[in-house]
Amino acid sequence: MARLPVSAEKLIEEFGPHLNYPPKEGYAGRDEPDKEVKTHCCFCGMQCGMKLLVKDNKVVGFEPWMEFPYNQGRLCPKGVERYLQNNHPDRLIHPLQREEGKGFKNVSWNSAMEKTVSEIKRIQQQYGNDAFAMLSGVSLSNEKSYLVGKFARVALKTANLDYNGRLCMVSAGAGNKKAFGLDRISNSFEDLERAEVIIVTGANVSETFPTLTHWIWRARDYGAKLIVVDPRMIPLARTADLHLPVRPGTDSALYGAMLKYLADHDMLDHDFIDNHTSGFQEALDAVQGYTLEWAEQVTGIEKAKIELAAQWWGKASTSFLLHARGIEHHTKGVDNVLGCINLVLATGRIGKPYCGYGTITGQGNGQGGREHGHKCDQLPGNRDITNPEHRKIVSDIWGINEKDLPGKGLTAYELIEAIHRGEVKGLISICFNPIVSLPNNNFVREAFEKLEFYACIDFFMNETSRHADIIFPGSLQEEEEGTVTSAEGRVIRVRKVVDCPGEARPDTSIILELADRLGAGDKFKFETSEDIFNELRVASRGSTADYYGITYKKIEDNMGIFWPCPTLDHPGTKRLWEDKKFCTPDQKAHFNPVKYREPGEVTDEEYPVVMTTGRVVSQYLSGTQTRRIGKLVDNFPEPKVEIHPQLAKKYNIRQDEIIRVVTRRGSAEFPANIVETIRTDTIFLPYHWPGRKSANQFTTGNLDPISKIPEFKVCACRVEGTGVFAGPSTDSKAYAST
Ligand SMILES: Nc1nc2c(c(=O)[nH]1)N[C@H]1C(S)=C(S)[C@@H](COP(=O)(O)OP(=O)(O)OC[C@H]3O[C@@H](n4cnc5c(=O)[nH]c(N)nc54)[C@H](O)[C@@H]3O)O[C@H]1N2
Ligand SMILES: Nc1nc2c(c(=O)[nH]1)N[C@H]1C(S)=C(S)[C@@H](COP(=O)(O)OP(=O)(O)OC[C@H]3O[C@@H](n4cnc5c(=O)[nH]c(N)nc54)[C@H](O)[C@@H]3O)O[C@H]1N2
Ligand code: SF4
Ligand SMILES: [Mo]
Repeated sequence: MARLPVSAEKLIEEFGPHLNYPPKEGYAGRDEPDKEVKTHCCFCGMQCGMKLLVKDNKVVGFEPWMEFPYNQGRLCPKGVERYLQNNHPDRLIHPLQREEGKGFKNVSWNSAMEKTVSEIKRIQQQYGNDAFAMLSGVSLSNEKSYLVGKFARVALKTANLDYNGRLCMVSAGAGNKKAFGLDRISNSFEDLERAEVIIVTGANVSETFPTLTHWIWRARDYGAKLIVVDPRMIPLARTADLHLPVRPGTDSALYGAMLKYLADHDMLDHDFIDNHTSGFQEALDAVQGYTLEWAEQVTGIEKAKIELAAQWWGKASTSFLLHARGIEHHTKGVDNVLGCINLVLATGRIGKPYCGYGTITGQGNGQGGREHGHKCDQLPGNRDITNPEHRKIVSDIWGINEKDLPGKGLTAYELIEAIHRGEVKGLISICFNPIVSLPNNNFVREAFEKLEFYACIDFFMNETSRHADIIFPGSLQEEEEGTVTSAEGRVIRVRKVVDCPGEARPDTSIILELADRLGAGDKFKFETSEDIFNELRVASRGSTADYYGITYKKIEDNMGIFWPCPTLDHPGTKRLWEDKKFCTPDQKAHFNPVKYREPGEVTDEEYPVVMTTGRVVSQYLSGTQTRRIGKLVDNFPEPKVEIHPQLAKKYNIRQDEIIRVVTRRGSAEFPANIVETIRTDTIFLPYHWPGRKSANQFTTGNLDPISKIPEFKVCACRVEGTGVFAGPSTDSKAYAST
């Protein structure tokens, strides 16, 4: 038997009984499935290939899909458990209607639809079209993302549509568009392999994109130097050559000082800067005075380490810079992204083999979902809803008059503020759990209590849908055909593997019926997901996210196609800008000046500690899905506060003691986990839990002025011991469902 890649062997050791690899004849120890279908994980942006096993129209297990080029059979702890959702006892299998004071009752599809449509009409007649809003999410396929964008504008006729990528990808998107005119990672992850220096900043890769670790390890095998920037010594940092433990909220000072160092020591690619970029001098002027000493003071990183990082980066001949939410979830998220891009452009290492830059896309379809028009300012093909030319193109394809196409709406958190002020009265949401995932969630809950009508499409009940008047039972990824676009920009096929259980229905059919009942049926004549994809292809044609040349068949024949792919005979684009023609109007890559600013909330005497928030490996986002999967719950049953021994000592806190975290927005109690891997002035709280366990009861509503992303990564707090110790409350059963 051929030797398996090391991490596959590891996986088998760990998950042997599930993996059943190499397959035993007749699937020993398990009922023989009726079929196995090659598809993808439903969770993060890596979109690992896997095979789902089906028996009697139910998903009963999985097998690795060894040939899929990105993950080559590897899966992470969430991936190996995702198959447990389709059959889950908590699945919503009937439409539900809430009766005040009595909870939810089952209702017929007809009555749920009638109620929803009559409320939409009532609210829009009484308060105007924009008083009814929609929120969407990018776990949805490309087809559903496109459909939601069209539904909101053409059937609901509202400007107020936004999506959960607003909490995720928008700082990177705005930065990428400013610098390159296009919003995608520059190269596929294969190009990591021969990068001499890799910077990973604000990305806890081993926990959040576990299968990507493989490509970084491959680079390490070839001798790459790895630099990790993170306030915590995350698992990846433990194997890195250099760890820069940045004080949360100060990254732009670090990148500014590195840029100045590169210029002062002439580690620049002058030819590239002169011929293929603009704005270098302005960017350099902005960082005058950003000495290593100054940067050490602001970021808390020793200057010798900053210097070493700048030297390694400056001298490398190939490199890759990757970042994720750690630098993007800030009131200067866009600045941080631009600061990173300036380092890439200064050294000219882009558009070449093994030279790449990019954000690591978070959600399953975080890439495709941010291109197809369910952002408040966007039309399909990443077009601009305020641009008359773009509006005309899309209106023509949708068969509507351009003047009937709504304009720019409110962003997700601004929408909640508008609901709170009583300006927006009705809402429909799909694939979003704002009461857990938006910041300052007590305020968010108040807003939901004020809505006159709220409908929700989901396959599980979540904390937000508890406030819904109508819940439509929707579909899992494996219950509809479609495509998604992975973090690499690879458009791939997700397959319908089983039918929805009970009375649940595919998300698409729910939206199509609503469109029909709202009188827009003639604009939504789609029979299949492929029909929707074909309209999306046309709508994106000639745009900066061009899918025109991609077809279902082409994707299947090639195990994915990288966009842009402008014509049917085009092979797709794995590596962008090899011709050095960037997608900006002047075809140059743009430097942008970045001046350091403080975070929206800073520490003071009363709140002297920085709190930052994020993820753990076994839980996913607001936890609606993973808090229902026993093994994942056992792995991390409840949030614990990571705190450094020095800080713990200062407040007389001991391991597993319940500590009180106090912020300007309230306080709550959590067990302490004393670890040496975090800065001494910072605590970390994972955010996958609701209510009194939520991180977002503390976070602020401060937004980046450009991207409007909330500052999830910084708020000020203090911690207090209680003398009580964590006991049996960690029993996983208590968290088995929301
Ligand atoms: N297990 C798991 N995997 C996931 C997800 C999940 O919920 N669970 N979600 C998916 C999604 S949607 C996303 S967006 C991604 C997110 O993936 P990541 O961005 O990797 O995840 P986070 O934990 O939010 O933040 C990453 C790191 O940022 C660090 N950090 C905090 N503040 C700062 C700062 O000011 N500067 C720097 N440089 N670093 C900072 C934190 O210590 C943390 O280690 O993960 C995806 N994958
Ligand atoms: N404090 C703090 N807060 C954060 C973050 C942080 O780092 N710290 N990270 C932010 C980030 S990066 C993100 S992406 C957001 C995510 O925040 P959310 O988008 O609110 O999180 P999800 O858990 O994905 O919630 C989505 C809901 O969609 C449902 N769903 C999933 N797939 C489908 C589907 O195919 N169809 C239908 N109908 N429903 C579906 C799930 O059951 C779930 O109820 O959280 C943000 N909030
Ligand atoms: S790395 Fe992401 S896509 Fe791959 S198995 Fe894990 S959660 Fe799923
Ligand atoms: Mo995200």
